[in-house]
Amino acid sequence: MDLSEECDDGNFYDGDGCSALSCTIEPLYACDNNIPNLCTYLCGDGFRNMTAGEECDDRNTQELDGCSKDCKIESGYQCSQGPNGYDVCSTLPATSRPTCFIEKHDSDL
Ligand SMILES: [Ca+2]
Ligand SMILES: [Ca+2]
Repeated sequence: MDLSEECDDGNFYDGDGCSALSCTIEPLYACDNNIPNLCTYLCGDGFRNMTAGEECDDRNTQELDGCSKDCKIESGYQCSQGPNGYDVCSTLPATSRPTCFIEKHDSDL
């Protein structure tokens, strides 16, 4: 591991927390300081790590429950921290969903 590398997990695979080409920590991962680094997937641990790019964390990696497997809030849902610490997602009321009209209007400005 040289100084230009954020991480070095000793292999050349993407998608395991440390990207192969650039040796940078991939989104939603955190790597420890061992050599080689051990990188762990943060999404699904129930803690919303916003610096790792998580918009939500509902303590699972299931799709279509409001918080996707890569910890992004799914369309039509809202998520907030529930009583047990992890995010709980619910469908948005129909009236508060963004509309095509609003999106178009914003981009026209
Ligand atoms: Ca997390
Ligand atoms: Ca989920």
